Amino acid sequence: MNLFSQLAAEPTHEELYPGACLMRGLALPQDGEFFAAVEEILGAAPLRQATTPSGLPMSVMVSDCGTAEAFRRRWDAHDPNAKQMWPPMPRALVDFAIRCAVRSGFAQFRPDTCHVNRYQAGAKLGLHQDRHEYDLDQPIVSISFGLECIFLLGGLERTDKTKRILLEHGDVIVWGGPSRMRFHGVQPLKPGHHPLTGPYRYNLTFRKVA
Ligand code: MD6
Ligand code: FE
Repeated sequence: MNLFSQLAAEPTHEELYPGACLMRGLALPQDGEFFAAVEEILGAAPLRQATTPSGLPMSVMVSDCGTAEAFRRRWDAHDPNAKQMWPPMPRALVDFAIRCAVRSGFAQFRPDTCHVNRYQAGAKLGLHQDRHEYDLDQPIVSISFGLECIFLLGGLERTDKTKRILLEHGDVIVWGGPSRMRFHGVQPLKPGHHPLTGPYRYNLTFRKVA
């Protein structure tokens, strides 16, 4: 059995820190179905260039889906550029994200949004905290497709030491509880080609925003 079929048969369950759980290969058995759902999201809400909170362009392309409440909370209702509503979250993906949370000890997870990041060679994400959600008792479920990356997971201060974690196609990270506010980021992506996603890495983060 090669590593791929081993993971598909038996995903891992690794505690990175209390409240932060890596499940390698958990999405592999349904990767085709799930990636088709990602393309459905992008068909309805085309990728746009991400910007920093101060308006500077970032190297990742992003899209979103989820509830109207979350949309209104995320975007200023008076912003003329934010008129278009998000498409709904694909059912297969939400159900999977909830199962991922349950496996990680967060049985109460009720996501209302899914944020999509698309990385190409060289794209990266600087160290940050996810702090814009209303209820920080809810965890975040993160699912990776396509090219691998090195994910950095640090502490509660930006300058804390980080763990370097290889995230590959089909890997899932769930974090919450005492790990909810850990700084994290993604190192510049190495070029490559993936049979399902081509020259890209996609990351989905499911959250409860509203
Ligand atoms: C990424 N992810 O993996 C970026 N945030 O592309 C995140 O920023 C992230 O993966 C919170 C929890 C899990 C994540
Ligand atoms: Fe994040």
